[in-house]
Amino acid sequence: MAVLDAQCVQDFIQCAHNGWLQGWHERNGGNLSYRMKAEEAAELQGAFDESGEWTPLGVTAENLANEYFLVTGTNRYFQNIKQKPAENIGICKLNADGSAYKVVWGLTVGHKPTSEFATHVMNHSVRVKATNGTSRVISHAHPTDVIALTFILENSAKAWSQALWQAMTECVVIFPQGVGVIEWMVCGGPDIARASAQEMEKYAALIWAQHGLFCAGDDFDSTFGMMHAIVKAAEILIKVFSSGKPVLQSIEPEGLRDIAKAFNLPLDESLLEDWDSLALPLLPF
Ligand code: 2HA
Ligand code: ZN
Repeated sequence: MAVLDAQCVQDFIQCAHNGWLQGWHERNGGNLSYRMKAEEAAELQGAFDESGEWTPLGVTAENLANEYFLVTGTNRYFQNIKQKPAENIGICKLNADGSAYKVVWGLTVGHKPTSEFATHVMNHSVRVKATNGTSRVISHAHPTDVIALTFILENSAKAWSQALWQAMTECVVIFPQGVGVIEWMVCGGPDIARASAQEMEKYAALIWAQHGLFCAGDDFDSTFGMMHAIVKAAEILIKVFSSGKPVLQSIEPEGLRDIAKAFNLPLDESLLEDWDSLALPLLPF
């Protein structure tokens, strides 16, 4: 089978294009990866060239040894993926101890996966453990309102989870375990990969201060959907904060607990401690 005819490759391309249409991927911003199922990789084996060299990742993910990943290319633009997929995306295989990769298909321009590949691999590694193997997609984007919020919310999982949950009812349904945050760091290397993975052991969504957002999920729809919901909630908060009006009411902890009960959600109660209500009157300054 030709790589571009595979359903998972078609879905990957569509997911990337949908992110572009949302305005999340200026220039070469953002990256996407998909941990292929064994049968998906097996079906495409005849199209792979495994003669290339191994490139060290700078991190090790033993539990992903020998796995294949669909991934966007370094310095490539999401806007071009749909039209020229083989130039802009590729398939990389990890080596037998999960410490290095080789490109086996695609990335015909640049020949390298995203500069955040170490973070993607580390995040896959911890999400595979957190979900008993069901997690397959990691998406990274630069949504404007999420980045804007990182200037005015504290860099803590509590502050972010509380703010997003209060912004719209669906948020606690979509991410009842909350979202993690890391402070600003240099991107594109093993340090931010390790810091990210430490948070993504607990959270399927992670904010990078003054940079963007990572989301993990079992498939493209749920991963994209979680990102979409976080971006929308961030937009609501920015609009509310920008209105200059005191907030009269928002969703309170009891409301979040009631939703969790009604929908049988694994709400992280610890994130409701030290509740910071958006409905506090704005202080004059
Ligand atoms: O690929 O988003 O974080 C460009 C980036 C780096
Ligand atoms: Zn980025």
